[in-house]
Amino acid sequence: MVSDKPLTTGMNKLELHLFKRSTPIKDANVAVKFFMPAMPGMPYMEYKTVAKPLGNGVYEAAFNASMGGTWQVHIFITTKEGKKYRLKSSINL
Ligand SMILES: [Cu+2]
Repeated sequence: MVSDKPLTTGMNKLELHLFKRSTPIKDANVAVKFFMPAMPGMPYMEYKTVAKPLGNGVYEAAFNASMGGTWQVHIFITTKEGKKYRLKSSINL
């Protein structure tokens, strides 16, 4: 997961570089869910998007962050062969 600019509240663009055993995962459907669990005085927050393929296993995901802090990231990949993978990560902003 790569960003040209520091992550901030508001709109961000993240590049996802997806590989399996160093082979790029091309032409996949890539859905991304950013979420923050509920905290005292703050409800659960979520932002869902479908990443845009840029070619060669690279996908671009927009992320509109409603607040700073730690966001969990789940990436749902469906390959063109129909295989499904789920990756988990997190980001700080
Ligand atoms: Cu929060």
